[in-house]
Amino acid sequence: MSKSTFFSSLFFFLILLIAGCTNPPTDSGGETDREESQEEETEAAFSHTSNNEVAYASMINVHEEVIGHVRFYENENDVFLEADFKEGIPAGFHGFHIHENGICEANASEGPFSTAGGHYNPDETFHGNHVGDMISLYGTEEESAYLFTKVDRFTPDQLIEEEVAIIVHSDPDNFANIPERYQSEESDSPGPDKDTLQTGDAGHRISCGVVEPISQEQKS
Ligand SMILES: [Cu+2]
Repeated sequence: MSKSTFFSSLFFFLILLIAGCTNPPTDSGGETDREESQEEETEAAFSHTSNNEVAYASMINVHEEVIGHVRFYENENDVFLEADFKEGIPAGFHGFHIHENGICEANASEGPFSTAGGHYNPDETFHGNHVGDMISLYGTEEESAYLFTKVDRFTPDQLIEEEVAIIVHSDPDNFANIPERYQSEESDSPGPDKDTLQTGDAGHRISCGVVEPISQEQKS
């Protein structure tokens, strides 16, 4: 081997060596690791949807047709609520609460689902702070609604024990957020009046469902 051939071979060898060191370790292996850890994260985030369903409510409309479900999931630290309506929720926001009686009578004399009573309110406080007050339900243009949210004012066991119902209202909930610059005709002082402090002015009741425990058969 001539000197120049030797040096050019050495040079070529060094280039290969440097390329080997600077390339990320086996491209495909790195991708797989990343995909696997992403999968694990996704599984962890949604594990409550497959494993820990503890309570549910079948939601009926005023014609007593089932239009959706509300499900409660629990893990060591958190409680989650999932509401899934395939139909029957008009476009826009709707008051969405837990009411004190687990009785959903569509033909009740005082109006559909009036049998469910007032908001679930064991602390006897005002609307916005009721234990049964929840994030609003949003109806899409096609009148479906989907909601997944974390809750911490109640536990599913508590709801089962208290025999309560979930109600969807016709109108948006104002959470009694009425600034002092408004004066109600029904009240002597500015801000929210008695009705608003009890209901959030969310209108009549369009859907109702009793909270029930998930049985072992339903789990498996
Ligand atoms: Cu309500």
